[in-house]
Amino acid sequence: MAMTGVLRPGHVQLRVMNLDDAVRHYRDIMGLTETGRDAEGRVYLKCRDEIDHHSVVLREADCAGLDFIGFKVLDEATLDRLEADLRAHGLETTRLPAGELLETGERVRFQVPSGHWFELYAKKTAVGNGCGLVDPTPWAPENKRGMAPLRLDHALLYGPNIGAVQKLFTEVLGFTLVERVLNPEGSANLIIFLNCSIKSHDIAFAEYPEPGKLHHCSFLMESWEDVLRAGDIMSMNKVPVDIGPTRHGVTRGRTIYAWDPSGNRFETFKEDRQPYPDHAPLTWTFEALGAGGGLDYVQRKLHETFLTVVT
Ligand code: M3P
Ligand code: FE
Repeated sequence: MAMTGVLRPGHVQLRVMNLDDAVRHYRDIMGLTETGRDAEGRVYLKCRDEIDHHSVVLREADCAGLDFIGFKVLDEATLDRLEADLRAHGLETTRLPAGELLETGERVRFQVPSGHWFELYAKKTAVGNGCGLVDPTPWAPENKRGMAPLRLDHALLYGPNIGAVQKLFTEVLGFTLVERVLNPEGSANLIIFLNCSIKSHDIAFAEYPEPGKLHHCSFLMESWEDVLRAGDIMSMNKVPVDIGPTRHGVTRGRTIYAWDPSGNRFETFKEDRQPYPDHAPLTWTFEALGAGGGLDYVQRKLHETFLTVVT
């Protein structure tokens, strides 16, 4: 098997300021399926083509943002190995017991130099996508509701020490740098896009003074047509839109950025690039992030909110 180690982003736990409003947004407007609630009152949801029990966990809190993001690894042996590698790299790790998140095995949690909490896990109950495992259907009608994203795709996180984050992800966790935006001086990376697959990115980080901030969680749509249709649904439901529909020059993703009721930004996204690990990383100058269409290829402008609005 070629794909080993860290497989993909498997879950995000988001802080929301009103749980009912958030459930209405993620379940009823976006169309994720609610798969459970736990004793703490957290709500678990999954996208329609995901196999595992959940990818989004909502926790009611006083401020919006990201509690943690979890990446699934191939198996228990990989989890043990990466835990040891993280410690050898100088990071503190803790194990959360199986079942602390519903239907999820032990998780190895650690804080990365940007202040974000990450976790690795090997087990989560496979509930399926409703299509069956023998003679499967291409999609399950009962799950195609609302915007109907296929999966949680990636997140862009803002925080300090992006150089150290890049080192950790590439040298310890096996990620590849696929694209980057330089700072205005051209002396260091301002934004890095990393994959552990051939996705255009599985995680991205931007240099920012405040630690642990969320720029957006992204949801993969089946088509560009579905991105536009998601825009219709945003408008019908008065979901505040930030940018788009447009194309990012960086990653070439076709996109809308919008906000959930707590102000957490989310993205409806259709990937358009699949970099293999042997492909050279692409570099964008800071000037091109705006005027070169890096952020918005259609309008070629640096929207103010991109660098300033995070939760
Ligand atoms: C994305 C994406 C920039 C582009 C961001 C890209 C920094 O959010 O999912 O492709 O210009
Ligand atoms: Fe994105």
